[in-house]
Amino acid sequence: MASSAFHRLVLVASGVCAVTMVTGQGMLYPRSSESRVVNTLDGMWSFRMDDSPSRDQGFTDQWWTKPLKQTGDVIPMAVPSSYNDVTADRAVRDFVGWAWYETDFFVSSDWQDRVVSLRFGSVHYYAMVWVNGQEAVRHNGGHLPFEGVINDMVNWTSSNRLTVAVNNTLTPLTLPPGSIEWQKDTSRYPDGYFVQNLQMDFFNYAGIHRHVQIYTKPRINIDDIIIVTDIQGDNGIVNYNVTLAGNGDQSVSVKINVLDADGAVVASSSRLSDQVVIVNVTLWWPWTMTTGTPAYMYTLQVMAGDDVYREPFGVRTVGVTSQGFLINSKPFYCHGVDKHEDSDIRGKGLDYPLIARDFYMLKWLGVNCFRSSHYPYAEEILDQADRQGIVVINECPGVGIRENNMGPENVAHHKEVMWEFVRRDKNRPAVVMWSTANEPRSDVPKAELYFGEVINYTRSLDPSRLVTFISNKDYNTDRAVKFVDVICFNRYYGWYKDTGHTEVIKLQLATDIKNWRKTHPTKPLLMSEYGAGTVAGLHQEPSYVFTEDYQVELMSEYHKVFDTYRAQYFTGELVWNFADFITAEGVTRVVGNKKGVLTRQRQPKASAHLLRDRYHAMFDSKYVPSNRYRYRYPKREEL
Ligand code: BDP
Repeated sequence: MASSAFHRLVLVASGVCAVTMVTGQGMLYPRSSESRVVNTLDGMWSFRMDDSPSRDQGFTDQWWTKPLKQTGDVIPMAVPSSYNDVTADRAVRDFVGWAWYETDFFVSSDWQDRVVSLRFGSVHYYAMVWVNGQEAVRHNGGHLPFEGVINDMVNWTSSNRLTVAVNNTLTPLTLPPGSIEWQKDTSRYPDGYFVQNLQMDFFNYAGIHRHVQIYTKPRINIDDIIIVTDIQGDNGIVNYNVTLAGNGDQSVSVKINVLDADGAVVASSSRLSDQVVIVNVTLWWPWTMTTGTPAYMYTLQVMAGDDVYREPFGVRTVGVTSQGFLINSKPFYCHGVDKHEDSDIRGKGLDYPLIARDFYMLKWLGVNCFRSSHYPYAEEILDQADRQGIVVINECPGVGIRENNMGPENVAHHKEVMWEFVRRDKNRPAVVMWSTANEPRSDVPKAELYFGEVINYTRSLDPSRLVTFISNKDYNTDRAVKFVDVICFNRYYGWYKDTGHTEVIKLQLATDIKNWRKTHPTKPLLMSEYGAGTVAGLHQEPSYVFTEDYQVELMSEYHKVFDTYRAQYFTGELVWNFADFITAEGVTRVVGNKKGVLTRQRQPKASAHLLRDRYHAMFDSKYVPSNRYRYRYPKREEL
């Protein structure tokens, strides 16, 4: 009984929803313009979980065909948010299976001659969407947008019912992968008992995580825009390609303008695909670089037929040498953090005050780069990275890939996800590198085939950026780093190994760096994770693991080694983590992972001051360090 129920759960999860992306379709962010209206459906929706034993009652009874409250009790649920921490009910927090959402909306009857689309910024993990009982769209994957055209389903003169079913089950075929474990021993577990096993160190928040928007565009419309920039002397070269939808063979009038930050036209064309030149260009630079104007953004204003769309972009180039990253042909040292989309109550739900606070604190820390560990972040977060000049290593949800997750179906899905990811973020100046995975089993033979394919595919999608994955394997066991542009490696010396012994960090890390270099002399190195669990407020002298003192001491030891190699081929450091975050329950996690330099409420621990002194001194020679902590950041000439 238990195993057939398992079969059904997974079938419902992966069978019904195993749909592929709609290829060739753009996914531009919904922006209002003279020709487009954008309405949000965010707010309080009705919600219920399908807690039937096999989780498929909603499908058997076709809950989408009637108002959700007629199927059973519903509760109010905030959209966007994760549903897990909104109530005080463990059954909601830890639910695995299909959760059902519903809301009502109107469309204006003026929209009948337009294309009306319903767009979801992200629903975790599988989503099925019905409008008035008719299926509008499905999506497989938890962190990227999807949309469907709903003209044929809506009532133009009365209210419309929108039903969304969300399944958070992680299987060996999802990204991130996971598995369902059934307990069959009925002397120890009730009949039908199962748990969701995770292969990642963060809570599997679920629900409608980002905006739900209805937007309109003309029948003949701008479907996609690709912008790739280059620099020639003082000029910016803008290569662009605009794809139209709905025009068939019909030719439409086209006007393209490049607008500067004040809205003045600085270049133009009347072709859908062209190269235009911005004379005396203002380049996009990360904010901490002393050269140039940080984060200068232009706009590509596209007018095609009756449609108008404005796509922001920056002019910059990305490169790599054996010594490190280049932005606009100048060396860029990445001093940053790894992050999570994580907060109390709303989970991974989009939240503007939180985004604003995070960027404020990134700048307070002197961060010039973050990694979107371990999945694509909200478009509204990346907008801030573009506009505030913080470089992003854009990571896909390939976290925790084991050998049994490296089959042909996994590769195919991984490539789909990379396609959707590149499609979404291809015009963002802040994004310099794609990370295809975090800590996979890159030491097994299968990894060579798997990552060869995924990394080369990603590079073929976007040759203008770098591609990597994050390794926690050794220089002599990793079989996939040979495909990357920058070797990114995670290490926990003095934490998971030699716990409490900060005195060995310097030697071990230096040996590690030298070994990587010896085996891969043409690839620069970036430390993509290091850190120590720290309960805010705990102090002890001499330091002890989990105290703030230990975190400061441990990080200081790493910094000494970074500074030795920084002037050479060591191109960046990311501390794990920007802030504390919640994980699955476990005896090594004290109400979540406490390796943040900030608390989950985004308040500094002692290590945040250490990092702030270090990072600010790196780009501002006039910065006066607080010197509250032992290790003084050396001046460049002392290196
Ligand atoms: C690394 C993982 C990260 C974990 C971290 C840790 O990449 O997701 O949270 O370790 O253990 O292995 O804190």
